[in-house]
Amino acid sequence: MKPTELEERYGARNYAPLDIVIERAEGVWVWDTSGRRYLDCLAAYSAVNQGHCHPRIVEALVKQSRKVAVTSRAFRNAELGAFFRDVCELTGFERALPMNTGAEAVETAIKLARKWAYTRKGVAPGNAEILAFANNFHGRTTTIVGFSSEPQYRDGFGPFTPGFELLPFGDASAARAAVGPNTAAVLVEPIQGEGGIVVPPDGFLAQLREVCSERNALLIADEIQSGLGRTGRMFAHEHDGIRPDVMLLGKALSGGLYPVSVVVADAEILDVFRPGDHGSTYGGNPIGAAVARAALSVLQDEGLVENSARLGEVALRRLRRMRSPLVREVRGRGLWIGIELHESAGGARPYCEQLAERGLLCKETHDHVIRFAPPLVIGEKELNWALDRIEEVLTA
Ligand code: IF1
Repeated sequence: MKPTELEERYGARNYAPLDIVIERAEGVWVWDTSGRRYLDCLAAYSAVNQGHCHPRIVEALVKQSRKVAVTSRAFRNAELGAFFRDVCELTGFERALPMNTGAEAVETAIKLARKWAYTRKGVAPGNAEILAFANNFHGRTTTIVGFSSEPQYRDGFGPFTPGFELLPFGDASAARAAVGPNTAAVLVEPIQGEGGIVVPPDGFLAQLREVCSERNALLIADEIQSGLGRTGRMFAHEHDGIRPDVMLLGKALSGGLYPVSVVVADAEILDVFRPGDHGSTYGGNPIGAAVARAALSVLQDEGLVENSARLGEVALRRLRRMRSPLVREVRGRGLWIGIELHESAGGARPYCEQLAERGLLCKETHDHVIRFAPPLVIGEKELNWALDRIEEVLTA
């Protein structure tokens, strides 16, 4: 049986992927089983900002896996301390808590915010509230989808965890009205990814920061997709010049070679966790630590943040100049761009399929938005080749 047939025969039906069977990948390119080459403009939802199979990160993975893999946190290991130091130095926070997936980092932050509210803010036990935003995406666990505004992510999965309230994204006055004595935290994506690359009004994050500081609530920035260079800054919250109380990283933290996520905050917050409060079998294992250190060093050594800023400007300018009756709006920051089509275009998926036929891999989000997010190692020549294809399809 061929790969597609095997997937259809044995796989759960929780995805409806484009029918492209990727067999090999390197840098910005992927090859399917027939040897056809595509330029990857999804970058595994920003997990491969460093490009596919970056040799330095692969080397770190192989080398460490020949020494020791998972030890559990019952004991210490020789790689974790250096990972903590590198992450804390890069992010400017005092403490790091390692997990594996983004959703686990989000769940960790929820537990952290609640325990901080009870032990530091004096919220009555069981009364902690966390504010999030409509159109959010923070992962797929039942607690997280419980505060999703996307019916499909919630339908059939209740009952949900109480203590969450949604606010309109970008509306600082609504946040000012909602943050109160029982508010443990405000959880925000600096730019909403799955929501369609929605950039909030300038100053929105700064106003959230102000409200949270005034009312003693934690500002939690979910930078799992927006972080690590994707928006042309190391972290997307830098565009508003603010510092969150807690920040979440994942995806490109390990350059696509191994699941690593992390929660960073200062000691006065993360130290509410006492030994035994929280954990994970694989969290903080030496392979993840070694791979993440290599991924972060590649990001910085190869100037990928600067490349994202420079080529993101080129792409945004060129896409905004494009004359296409299909396009309602082009938005984004750095190499993270959403091309929103008019409803009359009939959905973004057919255009993603046409782009695939021309050798460009993109993914639609929320029906009408084509997401453009190549690995940050992309060169100007490859970028222009990709933009030519998009122009061809959207102006045909
Ligand atoms: C899927 C979406 C993107 C995330 C943010 C936490 C997580 C994600 C801002 C959870 C994960 C992934 C999940 C993946 C596809 C992708 C996705 F379409 F689902 F929404 F990127 F937009 N915070 N996003 O974007 O991290 O547990 O997955 O490691 O579920 O199909 P995770």
